[in-house]
Amino acid sequence: QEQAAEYKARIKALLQQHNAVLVAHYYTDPEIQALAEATGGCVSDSLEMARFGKEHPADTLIVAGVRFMGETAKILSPEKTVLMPTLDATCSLDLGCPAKEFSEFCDAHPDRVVVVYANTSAAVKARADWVVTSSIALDVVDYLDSQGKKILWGPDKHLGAYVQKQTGADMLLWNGACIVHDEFKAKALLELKKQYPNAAVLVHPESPDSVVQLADAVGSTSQLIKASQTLPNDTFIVATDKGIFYKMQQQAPGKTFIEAPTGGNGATCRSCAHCPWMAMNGLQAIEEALVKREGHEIFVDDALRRKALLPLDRMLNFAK
Ligand code: CIZ
Ligand code: SF4
Repeated sequence: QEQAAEYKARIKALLQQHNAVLVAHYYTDPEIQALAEATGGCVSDSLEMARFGKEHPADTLIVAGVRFMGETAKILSPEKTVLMPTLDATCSLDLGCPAKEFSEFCDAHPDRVVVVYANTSAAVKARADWVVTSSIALDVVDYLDSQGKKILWGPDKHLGAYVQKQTGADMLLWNGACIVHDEFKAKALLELKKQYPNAAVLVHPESPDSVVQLADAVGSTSQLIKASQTLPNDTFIVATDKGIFYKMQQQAPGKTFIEAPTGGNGATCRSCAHCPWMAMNGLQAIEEALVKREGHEIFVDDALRRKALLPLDRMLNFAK
């Protein structure tokens, strides 16, 4: 506790000294989110992180999240220094969608508009026509469908299937998944619902369809936080990374939040619903990034950056 307070004080001073701002994702640990708030930074989903980083006047952005979030910040703000607590924080969606293979998949289907989730490398974004986050995926695909477009979607198969079902668009899906959300189990969730008959179930659409079908609200992290405030229930079963409980508790104090089960056969796994890569963003790593810089800085090749900027800008302009 005392040690944590010392880290926080040193990080605050370093942020000021370097004219830096801390941008943290909802899935990072509670103390990291609290630190971002206490130092004038931001806590949000990947879309808002990108926007905040771009618009903030700081010289240096320190991005507590996973690698694609740092890359996106650099693509949008090439003039800024972008640091990450660790460059090893990746994402199973990014790992499961190598640029070369994905590009070949696109080449094989030239009649389709390529829409990729933000959870991808700069190289995959550079091959795409559109980038989307889960908060605007439905709107963008609806729009493209209304224009008569056929879509090639990557990398998350569950989110893709959900968007396909909701919009009725013609979508060809890449076969990727999030290792956190893919683990939520419908059968165990049904059992838990019986124990808490008044609870509302909140589900992120990176979860399997069987789990989405049990939801009272389906949506991105920001949309689920909003649902936890606006729905009349006082108890919520939440199928997304438990880092989100920090914001839910803050925004809806007095309400009870329960992790959706990740184990099979009715067993629950109380520590599973947390992304191992998000968890790498600790206080020590943040301090090290600000002190050393080397080994923590994000670089994106300039030609690649320009290509990846087009579909990212398309998303930001669409979301306005
Ligand atoms: O699962 C993730 O990494 C999410 C939900 C990212 C985001 O869009 O905020
Ligand atoms: Fe990737 Fe899933 Fe972690 Fe999000 S929670 S960064 S989608 S592995």
